[in-house]
Amino acid sequence: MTVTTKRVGTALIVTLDNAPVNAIGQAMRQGLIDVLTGIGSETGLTRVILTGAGRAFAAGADAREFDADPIEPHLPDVVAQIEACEVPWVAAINGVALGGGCELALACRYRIAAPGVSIGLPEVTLGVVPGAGGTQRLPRLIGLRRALEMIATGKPVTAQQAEAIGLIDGIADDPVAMAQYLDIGTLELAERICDLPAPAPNEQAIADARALAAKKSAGQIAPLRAIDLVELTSAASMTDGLSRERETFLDLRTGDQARALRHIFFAERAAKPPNWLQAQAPALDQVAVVGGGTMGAGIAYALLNAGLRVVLLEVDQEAVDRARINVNKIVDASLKRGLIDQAGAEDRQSRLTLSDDFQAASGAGLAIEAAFESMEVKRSVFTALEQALPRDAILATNTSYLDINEIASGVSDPSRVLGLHFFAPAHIMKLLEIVRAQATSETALAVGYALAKTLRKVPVLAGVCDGFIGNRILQRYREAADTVFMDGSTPWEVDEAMVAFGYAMGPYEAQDLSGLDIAHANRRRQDATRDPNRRYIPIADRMVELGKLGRKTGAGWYRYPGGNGKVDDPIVADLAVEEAHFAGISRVDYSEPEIEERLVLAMINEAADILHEGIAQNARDIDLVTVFGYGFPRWRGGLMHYADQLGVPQIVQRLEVFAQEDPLVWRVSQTLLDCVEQGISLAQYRGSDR
Ligand code: 3H9
Repeated sequence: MTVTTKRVGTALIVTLDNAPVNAIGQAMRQGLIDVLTGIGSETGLTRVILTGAGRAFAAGADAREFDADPIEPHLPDVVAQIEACEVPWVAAINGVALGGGCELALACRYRIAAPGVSIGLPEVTLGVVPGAGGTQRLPRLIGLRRALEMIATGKPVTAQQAEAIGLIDGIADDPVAMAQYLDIGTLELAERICDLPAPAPNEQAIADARALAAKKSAGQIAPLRAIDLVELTSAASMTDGLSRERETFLDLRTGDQARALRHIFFAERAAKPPNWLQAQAPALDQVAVVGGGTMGAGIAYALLNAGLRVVLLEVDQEAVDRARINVNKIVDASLKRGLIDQAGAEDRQSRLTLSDDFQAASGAGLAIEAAFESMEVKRSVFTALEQALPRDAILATNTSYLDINEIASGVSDPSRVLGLHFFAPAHIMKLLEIVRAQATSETALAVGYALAKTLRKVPVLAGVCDGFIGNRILQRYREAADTVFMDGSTPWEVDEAMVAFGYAMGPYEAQDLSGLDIAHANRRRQDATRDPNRRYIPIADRMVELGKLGRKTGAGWYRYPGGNGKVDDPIVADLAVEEAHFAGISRVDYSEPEIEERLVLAMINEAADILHEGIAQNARDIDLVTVFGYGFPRWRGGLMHYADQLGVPQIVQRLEVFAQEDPLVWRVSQTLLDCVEQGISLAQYRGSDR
């Protein structure tokens, strides 16, 4: 039973019960209709109290139903019947009330919430608009501007904020009890939202919301459609508004963007230890972090945020002092942004020890090495860790590219070693690549997954190769960008094309932020193993020779006069003309779609190889890596989901055309050929699962 009822005095308590978060599926909607039908036969009823079992009121419509045709009864009809019911309904919001859950509450005459719960209409984050009256009822209740803020961004409010803006009528530790004792006069006087006057038009609020959507949700349809619907409340009748809302919801629900966003929503939640991983992770209390640079400090702060004790190790006192400054910077920024208060800052600092003596970490169950990217440095750190830490401590490296098998081979028990690859800033970015080396034990992997859970990160299992999943795709992306640049475009044209595709910034601007020297050092490391027959694009090396390392030197692919906004640099554009001339290449003028196609297909082809080699376990994991670590537009569902939208046979066809230009660089991945032969999508492709 997904809806249960209990008569208590003159109240009927209706409980939504569909663990874990009371998603509203067909059975629950039918359950509510049955309750509504049965109300006529109840005598002496003064109120119906709607609440949720467990930790949620209701998390909204069951999004798993969105791929199929809608089935009766529909939520808007349930909501309308609750609103029209002779006996007043009271929402006792015991936990999150999101989407359809919030819409059920808006159908009630009175709303009481427990402290700390969040209430909102996050539908646009799933690529749809509220579809059960939210866009029409909320503006009538709280006004156009506030409703827009919630609906167009999808951002929920807390109970306290909800009370302040009039979205709820009261806060109580036990909302059901308060609803029971509420004076019946109060309830009878409470108006139905559909009877409230239409909100006053507010052109400025609408224009502001559109401008914000264009900036923060560029490329996405749902926020703009939601704004149109809210705008309608001051011009159209409730009935017309509701039917337009329903139409829009149904139209978006099966669209590409909604499918992509649902895919990422469920993929994120499915990112859990694989079934074959049976080992249990021992409880973690203290973690050692080696290296207090930007990455190490960020990792340390992420661990402190999650309540762990941290020993941050450095080579000498001077480095310890620098590490302390780096951590303090993050603490201060968090204080400034209101993410923590003074007591929270002090608590975090009290759990942090900094030292240049590895013995200080003798009680740590896990070490995460984030030292300089050099095999020699890493190996000596691991030797020191092995000597100082307990014999069963797990030893992780945060290396981006280095061979973890080689790092592990210096440790007497290499089964303790794995990669835990964080993304900068480590306390913010949600992705964690868990890299499994040849000897890595299942216990070590279980510790990686447990840590991801503690840190609320999205774990993705990767195998050892140069760059693992994410950086390997990134490297191919940059190579494709440099090739397009050398053969005809400018960095700014390339960046514009990728921003138009949906990235927050293009590859060149992004590289200016991180610094060109890192990739340069990496290319030098790869010199020994690079296929001499593969075309090599020398432009990035020339940039480094010229001292153009990015923002930190005031110039990279762009110039940053005064350290501020970026300016196109004709000298950089000329570099490509020069190099192309030396190489005897006649440059071509690529259009924006051509640039985008080359860069995206290059990534897809590389990712397909990664699948083939078993470096990634499945296409979904690559989607998570690209979205949560590399800024691939979430509303395109991640790289492989997008590839499936394009169609694998079509991709192969285009790659074959590019392969005529350069058969080595554009060699079509075996995974793609296998998919075509078997008539399956990348999502259906199963490589080896271990
Ligand atoms: C909507 O309401 C449309 C209406 O306006 C119109 C209709 C006509 N559906 O996140 P968690 C599952 S659109 C199906 O790990 P938490 C989730 O997959 C909806 N399943 O927990 C997971 O499953 P599993 C608008 C859902 O405590 C489990 O519940 N609503 C849904 O970290 C636990 O989830 C939203 O956009 C759903 N709607 O966070 C809210 N929600 O155990 C979406 C959750 O198999 N949900 N599941 O892995 C959330 O934001 C978070 O889940 C929530 C709980 C904050 C509620």
